[in-house]
Amino acid sequence: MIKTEYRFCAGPWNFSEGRDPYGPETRPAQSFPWKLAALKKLGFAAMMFHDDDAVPEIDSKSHAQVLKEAKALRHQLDGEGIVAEIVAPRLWFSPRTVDGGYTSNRKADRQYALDRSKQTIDIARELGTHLIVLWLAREGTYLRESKSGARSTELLAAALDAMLAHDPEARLCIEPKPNEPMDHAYIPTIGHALAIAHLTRDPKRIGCLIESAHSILAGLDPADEIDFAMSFGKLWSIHLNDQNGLKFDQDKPFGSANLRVAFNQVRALERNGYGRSGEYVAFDVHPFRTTREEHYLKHLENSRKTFLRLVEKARTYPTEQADALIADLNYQDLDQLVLEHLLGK
Ligand code: XUL
Ligand code: MN
Repeated sequence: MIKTEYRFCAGPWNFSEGRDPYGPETRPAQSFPWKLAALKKLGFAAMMFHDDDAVPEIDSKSHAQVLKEAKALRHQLDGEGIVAEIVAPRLWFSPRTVDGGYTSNRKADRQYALDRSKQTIDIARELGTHLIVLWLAREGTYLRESKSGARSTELLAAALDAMLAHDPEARLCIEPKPNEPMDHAYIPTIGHALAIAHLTRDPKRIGCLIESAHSILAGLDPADEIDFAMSFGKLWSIHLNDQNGLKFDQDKPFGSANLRVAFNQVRALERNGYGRSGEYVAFDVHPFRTTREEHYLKHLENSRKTFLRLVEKARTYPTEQADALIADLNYQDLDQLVLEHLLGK
């Protein structure tokens, strides 16, 4: 069996400062060069970006200025030997996206979302990637009667089509999440993401990004989402993290809440050959609020450590014993075999 050498990625937002809806920052902000150097120190190969991570205060800048700054960022990344994996339009922050971007009930706001998305594709090109991530944060409803699901599906497909037409090399990765900030999101699962691709001009250029916590929030097992997406050759990026039940999106270190669920995600990645076409393993994790400045990198370091330990567990899994138990439908002993394997000697 081919052993994939995994390559890792994180975003500047993963060095967050501890703010939550109930309290302010608990750690000082770090500069972008500090974050870049931190990734390098950790041995990560790539960085993921929102459009305004790449070009801060993006809305106050001309298109030419935005592209100039993106080019400068590319030089900075090249200087550190770090690659840009993806760029995602941040369509949930602006006063112009209070009701969503592509599905907003305001026409001018829908146009803003489209223009910003096309610009994101141009930024990605400058950074040397064609991969665009769409976390459709506010494409949903606060109130069921405020939008029509049929019309919203049409609007989302039209927005995807406009992005595909903008750059024939762009590939769009939909990152589903079922709720938060919305009550209900229109693209809550990988099934929805892959289905909507077929309403567009070029379904081949639409894939997906699975985030463990988002699948769990949808009441699904992320390992099944991985197997499903990879059966279609559609898993182009991943955000590994963890989530303790149906709460706010927790972005805990990988394996932190449920080691067995994490193990099964790693097994699914291994059996489908994730990473062999150049895909990165990204950790969309945040430090705990109590984390002090000197431990700023621990959540990333630990997520990678757990991931690699689980890769070893997947590669040393007692397959023959497991297969015999499966053939006998002896799931009682299969369950214990998995637990013993994870617990070790
Ligand atoms: C939000 C989330 C985002 C996306 C990128 O829950 O996961 O950070 O990964 O926009
Ligand atoms: Mn994510």
